[in-house]
Amino acid sequence: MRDSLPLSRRGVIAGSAFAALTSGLAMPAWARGIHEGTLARKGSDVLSGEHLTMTVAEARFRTGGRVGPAVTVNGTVPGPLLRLKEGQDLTVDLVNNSSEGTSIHWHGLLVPFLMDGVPGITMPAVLPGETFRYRFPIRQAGTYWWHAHTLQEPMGHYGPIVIDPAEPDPVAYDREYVLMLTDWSPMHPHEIIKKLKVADAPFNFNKTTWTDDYPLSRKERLMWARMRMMPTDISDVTGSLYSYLVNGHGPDDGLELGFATGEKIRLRIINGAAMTFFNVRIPGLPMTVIAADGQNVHPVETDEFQIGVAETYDVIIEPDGADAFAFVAEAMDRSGMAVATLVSRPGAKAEVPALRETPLLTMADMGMNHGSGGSAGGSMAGMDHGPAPGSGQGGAAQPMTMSGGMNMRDTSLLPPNVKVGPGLDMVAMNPVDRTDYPGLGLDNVDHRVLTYRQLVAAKPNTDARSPTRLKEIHLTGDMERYMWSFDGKKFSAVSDDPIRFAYNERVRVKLVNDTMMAHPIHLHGHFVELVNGASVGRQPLKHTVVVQPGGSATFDLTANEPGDWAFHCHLIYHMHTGMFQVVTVRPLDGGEGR
Ligand SMILES: [Cu+2]
Repeated sequence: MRDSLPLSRRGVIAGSAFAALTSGLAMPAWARGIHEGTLARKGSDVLSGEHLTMTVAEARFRTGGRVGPAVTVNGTVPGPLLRLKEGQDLTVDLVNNSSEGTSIHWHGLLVPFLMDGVPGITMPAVLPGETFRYRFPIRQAGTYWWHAHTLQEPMGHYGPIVIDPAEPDPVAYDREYVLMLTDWSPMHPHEIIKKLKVADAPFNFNKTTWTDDYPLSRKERLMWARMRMMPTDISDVTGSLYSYLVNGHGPDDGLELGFATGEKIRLRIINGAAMTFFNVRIPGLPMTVIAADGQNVHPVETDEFQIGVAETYDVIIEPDGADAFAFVAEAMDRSGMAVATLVSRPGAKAEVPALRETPLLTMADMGMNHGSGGSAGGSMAGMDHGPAPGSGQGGAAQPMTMSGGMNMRDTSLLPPNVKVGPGLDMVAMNPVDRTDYPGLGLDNVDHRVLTYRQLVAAKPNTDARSPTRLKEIHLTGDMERYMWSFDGKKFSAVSDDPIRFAYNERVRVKLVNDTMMAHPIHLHGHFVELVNGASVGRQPLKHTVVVQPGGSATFDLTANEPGDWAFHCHLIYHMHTGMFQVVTVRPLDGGEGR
């Protein structure tokens, strides 16, 4: 192994919380692993230095009128903000005072794979009462985050990471804020999964009915009904269950962020949600995007952007001309929002815009995009919909064929390695590159919106070689059965054949989305270069790539981090129900060849 750090497990009992636990002395309530009663504190404390202790415990969380079970790290939701320095070494003792196995994954960090924190792939889960010691060098700078790679994540087991660069920061600013956006539900994740599996869109209360006032013609309604789908079926879990949080604070908490007029402020925005994409805007203020997924990009001024689950964006703002501005993170399906207020004096109020109308899925989201990518969605009114053969019973397993030669499940379009069976309810007919699409509902707003096409790496990339092979991977699913997969194969740790890359191989990976949902695809341990029209040396580096519905996205990868790496959809219930695979980079010693 190139970075050979000892994998210490048990026996390493240096953490102060563990010492307190064994001695039975007074200790904070959160360290005692109490399941009920202890209310999680909102917001992160800051941890810095070379040796940190992070203690996982169970608690309750309350926001708005909702209260329910939560998981805290060091007593808070989100857990601590790790403020680190590029070039330092880091040791973290993870103490598990909760009643379930746990882990920490360092999202976006380049670490030796045994330090990557994925139970079942790179380490066993850290059991209740155990301590696990992570040790690795910090090889990069930027905005990242950490989270459990278990179902504790959506309950609050996450927090931000900010790494200050070794060299002077190329971006000047007077003040900064870390804004971690999350979705919290009073319902336990196990319960949510059960409901998703047995009911059809249980959390969509925007279901279309014949009497609603969505702008759909009778023909369009018939077509959606025949496909047993809804054009409002945007998010699996919505504001009917979720409270949307900024740094643990719900919209009613009145979170204030101070500014002085004339200041340049850096916002480090992290989407740490389980299932929610957010539309981020500050009405009245432009934002200049300076980093994506922790990596600097050429500055792009915009008015709004959609941030996929697990992505980060850093922006610069210069508040001026008012006492207060609303920072708005609206859930993509418009079922709720997270809000904070930028204030020049305590208590200053900014008008919070109303939730906009729920956007509707279009033909482009079904992969029927005959033009360029982007906003070529349009209406279905012009199509001739005859009786559909699949409209009897069986639904999802039947081909969803419409007259006029439109087949929603034409499996002849798939490469042979994609498994055809239940679990695959749609095949994108014409999956064009959609990196010019700003995200659902943002293609027809009357201000500027960021797209992937605008991202250009600030620094030239190090590997200018052309890829020597193309690997195509299909994102597949069955909405109704709630099965998600790569290439039609649901992940199972026992039988699966990993995706294999040779050490230092330069490969181009094309992700084709055969579903009607956007999937944020995350590769551990590496940055990928998004193929977005930028010159090869300037393709933006990403750790998470959103693949728009019915479309494709492509990245170039230099597989130069040996090990076994998780590769998955970052919507937690998609990952949990099968959209997951292992990427293995061999040989482990980093020698050339296979
Ligand atoms: Cu997904």
